[in-house]
Amino acid sequence: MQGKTETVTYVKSGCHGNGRYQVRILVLGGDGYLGWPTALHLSRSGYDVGVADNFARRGYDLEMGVGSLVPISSLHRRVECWEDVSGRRIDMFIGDLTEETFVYDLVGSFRPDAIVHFAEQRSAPYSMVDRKHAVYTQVNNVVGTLNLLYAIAEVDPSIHLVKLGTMGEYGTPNIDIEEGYIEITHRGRTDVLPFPKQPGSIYHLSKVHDSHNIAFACRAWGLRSTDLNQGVVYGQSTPETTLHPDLATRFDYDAVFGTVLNRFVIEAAADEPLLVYGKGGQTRGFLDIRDTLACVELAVRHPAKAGEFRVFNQFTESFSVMELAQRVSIAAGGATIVHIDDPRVEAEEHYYRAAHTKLLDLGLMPYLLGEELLSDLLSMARSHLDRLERSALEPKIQWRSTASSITRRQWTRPEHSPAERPL
Ligand code: NAD
Ligand code: USQ
Repeated sequence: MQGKTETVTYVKSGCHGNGRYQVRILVLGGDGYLGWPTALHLSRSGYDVGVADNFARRGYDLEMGVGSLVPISSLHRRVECWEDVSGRRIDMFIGDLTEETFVYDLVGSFRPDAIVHFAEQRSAPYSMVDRKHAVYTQVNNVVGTLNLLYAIAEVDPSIHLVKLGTMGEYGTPNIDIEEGYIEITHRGRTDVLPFPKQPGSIYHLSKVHDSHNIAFACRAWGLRSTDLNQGVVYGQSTPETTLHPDLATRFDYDAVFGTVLNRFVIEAAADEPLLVYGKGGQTRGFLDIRDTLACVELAVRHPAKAGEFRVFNQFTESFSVMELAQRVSIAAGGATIVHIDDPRVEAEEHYYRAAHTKLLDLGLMPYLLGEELLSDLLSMARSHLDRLERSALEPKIQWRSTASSITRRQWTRPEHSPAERPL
C-alpha cells in the first residue's frame, strides 16, 4: 500500500503525561532532492516533522553554474506552501551539521523520536574533482555524522538514527552481496562480520567511514540505527510534490549531480545522445523516488533495537547502464546511444547480485520501472527544456586525475554512427 495518509500515533512510556503523542522526526538535508519529498510524505502521514539544511546543495549549483531542470522554490517558501496546502507545519532549522553547537541545539530543542539523515555531499564525481573537493566531502559527511552521534548519545540515546548510506559501499565483488553482514568460516571458526567494503569514490568512502562510526556508537553507547544502503534513485514526482509547483523537488541532469537514469531521460528529451560511460555493463541497484519515501517510513515505523546497527539494502531492481539507455531510448522513440570513454574508475562489466529482502519483509510494495513512468518523466523533462544548459551534460571530472575542472564550457556533441542507434 503506497501513498498512505492515515494519522500515526505512537506510545512511548514515561513521556508526555498519558504517554501518547505524535512521533517527532527530524529530516536532515530536508531541502535536498530526497529530503524534501520525504519530509512532505512523513508530514502527510501524521508525523511531526522538522527539516534542517545548510543549503550546501544550492551552493554547488552556484559553483558549477547550473541548476535543477525543474525550478525549485526556497525552503522558506516550500514550508509556507505546505502549510497552505495541507494545514500541517514543518519546523525549519537552518544550519550546518559540521558545527557542533547547531547539532546539539537542534537535537535538544526538537527532541525527535527519529532522525532521518540525508545531509551529506552526495555526488561521487564532485568528490573526485580535486583535493579540495575530496577533503570537503569527507569532512562534511564524516564530521557531520560524528557530531550527530555525540548529540544523540548525550541528549537522548533512544533516538532512532535512520542514516542514508549507499549500495556503493560494497563495490562490485565477484560474489553475492548480503545486507550488511556475511557469515564467514575461517580456519574452522565461524562469525557474522560486516560485509567487505570496496567503495569506488572518495564520496562512497565517506559513507563507509560513517557506517563504521555509527556501528561503533551503537556498540559503545547503545544507540539504535538503521543504515539504508540505497541504490541509485530515479524520478521526480511524489504524491505530495505534485500538489503545488512550489513543492517540487529538484531534477538534476549535469554530469556531476545528475544520476544516470535521470540524465538519460533529460538527454533523450533534449534530443542529445544518451552518454553511456564505457561499455555500459556497469550494473547497479535502482529505485523510484516514491520507494525512497516508503522505505524511510518503514524504517521509522520499525525502529532498530537499543545497541543495534542494522543494515537494509534499499533498492528494488538491478539494471546495467546499457539496459537503462535502451529502455529510455525506446520510450523516447529511438534516442541515440553513444559510448564515451569512462571518466570513472570502475568495472565496465562485472557480476552483480545483491540481497534486498529486509524492506520487502517489512511491507515495501515497490514501484518498478515501466514505460508509463519513463513517458511521464520524458514529458516533464520536455516541459522544462528552456532551463537546460547543454554544456553541463559533458562529464569533465576524470577520476584517474587528481585535479579536474568543473567549470562549464562550450562542448561538441560526441560523434556517433547509425549502428549505435537502438532498435
Ligand atoms: P541532495 O544533495 O539533493 O540533498 C542533501 C541535502 O543535505 C542538501 O539539501 C544539502 O544542502 C544538505 N547538506 C549537505 N551537507 C550538509 C551539512 N553539513 N549540514 C546541513 N545540511 C547539509 O542529495 P540527495 O540526492 O537528496 O541525497 C540524500 C542522501 O541520500 C545523501 O546522503 C546521499 O548520499 C543518499 N543517497 C542518494 C542517492 C540518489 O540517487 N540521490 C542514492 C543513494 C543514496
Ligand atoms: N553513468 C553513465 N552515464 C552517465 C552517468 C552515469 O554511464 O551519464 C554510469 C556511471 O559510470 C556508473 C553508473 O552510471 O557506472 C551510476 O552512476 P550515477 O552517477 O547514476 O550514480 P553514482 O555516481 O553511483 O551515485 C548515485 C548518487 C549517490 C548514491 C549512489 C548509489 O549520486 O549519492 O550513493 O548513486 S550507488 O550507485 O548504489 O552507490
